Amino acid sequence: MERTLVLVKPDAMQRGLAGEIISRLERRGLKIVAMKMIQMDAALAKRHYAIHRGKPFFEKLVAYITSAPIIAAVFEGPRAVDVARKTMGETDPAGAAAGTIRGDLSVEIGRNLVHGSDSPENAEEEIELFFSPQEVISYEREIDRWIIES
Ligand code: IDP
Ligand code: MG
Repeated sequence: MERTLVLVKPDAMQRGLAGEIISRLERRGLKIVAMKMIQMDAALAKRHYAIHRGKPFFEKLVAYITSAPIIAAVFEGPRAVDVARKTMGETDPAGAAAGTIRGDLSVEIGRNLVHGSDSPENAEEEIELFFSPQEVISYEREIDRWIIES
């Protein structure tokens, strides 16, 4: 089963959209296996977004993601990386489809509410940045057989 890191970004927290965003991913059928509220510091932000170092938006991105508390979570399910990103919509909300989190609730790329890992490999690395192994909890849900065809 695949896992992905989700961040409810500072703008979502400030706008009171954390419940809405988590709810959409949860209702999709993904299972929460870890969750915490933190305020990222610059060191964590720069590690998490290391791939974007040197890009014109990097400094603003670090300022944005560290500007207020966030919720970090791990969601699990079949193809969780893709499923979560499709539920979130395109990076730039102007192009994100209606019905997606970004397409319904945001308008600008620098305030796009939510992060989702972009590959299973990156997900594993990102999860390790935010959670210790003990904080990610494997458990069964009775309802899973109605969501996942075994
Ligand atoms: P993703 O979040 O959809 O994976 P990435 O390309 O990995 O998108 O970019 C990471 C984050 O950096 C975006 O979610 C967005 O917050 C920010 N970002 C990306 N491109 C731009 C830009 O051109 N201007 C401002 N912020 C950007
Ligand atoms: Mg990305």
